Amino acid sequence: PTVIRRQDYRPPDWLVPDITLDFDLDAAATQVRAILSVVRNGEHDRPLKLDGDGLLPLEIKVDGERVGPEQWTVDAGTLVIPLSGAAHSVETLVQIAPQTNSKLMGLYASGDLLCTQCEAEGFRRITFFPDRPDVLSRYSVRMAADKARYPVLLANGDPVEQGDLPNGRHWARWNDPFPKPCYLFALVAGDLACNADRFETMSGREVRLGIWVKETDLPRTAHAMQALKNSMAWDERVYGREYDLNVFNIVAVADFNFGAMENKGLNIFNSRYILADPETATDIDYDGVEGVVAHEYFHNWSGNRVTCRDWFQLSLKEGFTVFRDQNFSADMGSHAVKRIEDVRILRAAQFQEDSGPLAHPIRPESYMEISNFYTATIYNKGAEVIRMMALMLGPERFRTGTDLYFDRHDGEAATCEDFVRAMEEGGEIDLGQFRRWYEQAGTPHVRALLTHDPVSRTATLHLEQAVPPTPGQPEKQPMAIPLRMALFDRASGQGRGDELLMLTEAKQRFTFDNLSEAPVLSINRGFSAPVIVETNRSQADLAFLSAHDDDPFARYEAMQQLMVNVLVGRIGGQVVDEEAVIAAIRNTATDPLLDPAFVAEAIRLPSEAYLGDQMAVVDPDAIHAARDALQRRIGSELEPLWRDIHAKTRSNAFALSSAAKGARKLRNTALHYLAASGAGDGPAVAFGQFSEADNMTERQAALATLANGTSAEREAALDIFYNRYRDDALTLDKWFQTQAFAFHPDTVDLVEELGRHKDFALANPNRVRSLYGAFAGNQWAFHHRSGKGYRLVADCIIALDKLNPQTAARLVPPLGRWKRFDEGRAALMKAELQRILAVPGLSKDVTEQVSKSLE
Ligand code: DPP
Ligand code: ZN
Repeated sequence: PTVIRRQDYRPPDWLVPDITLDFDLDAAATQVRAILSVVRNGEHDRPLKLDGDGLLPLEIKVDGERVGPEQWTVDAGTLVIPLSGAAHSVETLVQIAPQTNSKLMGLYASGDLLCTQCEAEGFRRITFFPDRPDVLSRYSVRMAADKARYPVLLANGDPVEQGDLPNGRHWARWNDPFPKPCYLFALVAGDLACNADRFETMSGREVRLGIWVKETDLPRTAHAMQALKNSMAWDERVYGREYDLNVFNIVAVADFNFGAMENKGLNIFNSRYILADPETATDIDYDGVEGVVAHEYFHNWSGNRVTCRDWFQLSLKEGFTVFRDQNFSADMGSHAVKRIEDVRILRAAQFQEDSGPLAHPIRPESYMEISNFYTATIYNKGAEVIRMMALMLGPERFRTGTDLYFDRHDGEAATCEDFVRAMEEGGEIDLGQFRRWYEQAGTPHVRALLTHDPVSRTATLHLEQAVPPTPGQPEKQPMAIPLRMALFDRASGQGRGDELLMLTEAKQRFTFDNLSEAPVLSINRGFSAPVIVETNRSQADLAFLSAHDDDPFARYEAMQQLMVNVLVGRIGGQVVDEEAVIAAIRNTATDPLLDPAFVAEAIRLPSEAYLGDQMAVVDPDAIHAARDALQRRIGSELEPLWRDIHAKTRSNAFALSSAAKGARKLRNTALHYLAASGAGDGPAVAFGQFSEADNMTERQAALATLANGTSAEREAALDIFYNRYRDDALTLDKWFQTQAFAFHPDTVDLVEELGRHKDFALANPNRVRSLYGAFAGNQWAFHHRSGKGYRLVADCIIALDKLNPQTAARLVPPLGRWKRFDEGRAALMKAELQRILAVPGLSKDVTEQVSKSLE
């Protein structure tokens, strides 16, 4: 496959200010007529080139006249029409088959619905068009369809006209006045019910809101609607951004490659990020709905009004929009807990990516298949980079910068550089060196050593940074790293202020005076920079911070580091003082001033994958054994505490308040430790919670706890769960996922069986992710030394690639991490990658991921 390079960017040869689309919709055969007004862009004599993927022109007209096949060519899918003159009207007619579109890109069928997904390059599967984000057009869309099957016809923008046709058909026209790139095009046709509401914008305009779902799902849309209204108000208040059309529609579909899509005025969602009720959704699901609804809504400005010039700039919209949705969710709930959750996700997904064969900068230099770059790096590290700028500028100057960015680039296709320049000018700051965050891949390592001199009464912080080599980038330059820090007095437990240090050199030192005693270092508070910090802090210092640090993230981090040290010790066969961990957990769990949701985060052990990241060679069995043993010890030594918390956090009626969510989170953690303790009644207590719960958060946690063991209650609970939810796809996903995630000795075999279950469906991305995606994230089970786990995932990739390459390619990275494992496992993983690569007709998507993983 060809490699596309950022440096090769050239402005488009032809612009398309207007497009009229006419869809004659039918699941088996849809006809698409497109009329493009094309305008030559600059002085050149190059022909008009329109991207197409799997399209055959049935008819072509130029300026209203039919042109014969001698006047155009189709070259590797691209329609090439030589044109003289500066402006023309070009009309094409094609026929497509949504029903057989298993890639879920372009126009496809999801159940009885017809819907679209165009980002990144799906529009070329619908009609011939310059499919690149810097070609912006005004769209007028007419759809005609069978009225009984497709009573609802939606597209971008505002509805303008509709009517009936002979033979039980009807039609509707929608116009979108805002020029947009074709990746934001959308239409939906189907039998949908609407949760209708309204929002008054800050200038007093009324917007009609609609969330469109299957009739039976209507009662599960209230949370999404509230999230939408909260997002609209938040963007006005925090960024001064108002919604701009008269309607805003959201549609939920069951078969979707992504989480959701921000099409102008017509967001299309994976139903898992819309539907929620206490019976089927966990608190994490509720938060996911709120966060993704906000994310897609915020794209209306950061993505749609200001879009990307080319796909190398993807983080311009995604990093910024993730940053915006993270802050929104923090404002809706707890800042402290949200930050901890976001960092946990960053470390689990992005740090692993950044240290492996697929590492890339947030603004990549090249790609084969852009779908492979919707990554944790572009999204989550991208958000961290924006967060650092916001920190360095402070809230007011950051807002000046974003105002400048939106005003200056409204209606344009912009670049990351445009954003940084707006920050520099609006924020009056030099971001010269900071730009390296856009250029260099890899997670910076920072060593922070604190020394104390009682004679001069000074403490000195010695900082060193290094960015590890990544593919194509053997040498790295020092980064500009903003580190929030504080020093604590051991005797009083008091900190002396928060300071922002800028680490810009490979080595740098900072001196602090007036310190007669050696202070305790709190560093990277709030996780101010996405780096790995190594310090020389003792277990005693970490225990001190876990009790006294007034920055919640730093306090959590001290606790985690305390546990990591013990676990890494155990894994290496050394005994590190475990009493400190037990005491810190006890103190944290019994501190009445702490938020229960924070407590639940702080006392949970680091994941097996995170422990693997701390080791030179990952040993999944040793990690599992060590973590399991520590968990058992924490469980049994604090058993009365777990029983007490579990009883006290029981509620009589479901509520979605922060307090109720926090109580559930802590209750589930207590149950988990109680079960880990080995207490004889552990399974019975878990089964009791499973049976009595009036909400999915407690029910699923109890099921997960049981799934880790081998009790009789395990099978009973799994059966009950299956029978209760077999007809609800989203909830049945949890049944698959819980088993694939379980720390059960036979997980590998169970997953193999589940892959043959009658309810497993390769064509549904949610189902695939809930089984194979979850399994590949279960380090102990996936890395079973037999290599069986690798084979299962490779088999899935090979089978899925024929249907849906994009989703198949997302399963490759776990296999690609072979260099991190022992020789035996590495050889088995490599062999599976080679087996995949040898499959004839492999997609570009999987080919890119696998071949890079083998390098
Ligand atoms: N642009 C989408 C999102 O991240 C992904 N297709 O919102
Ligand atoms: Zn996005």
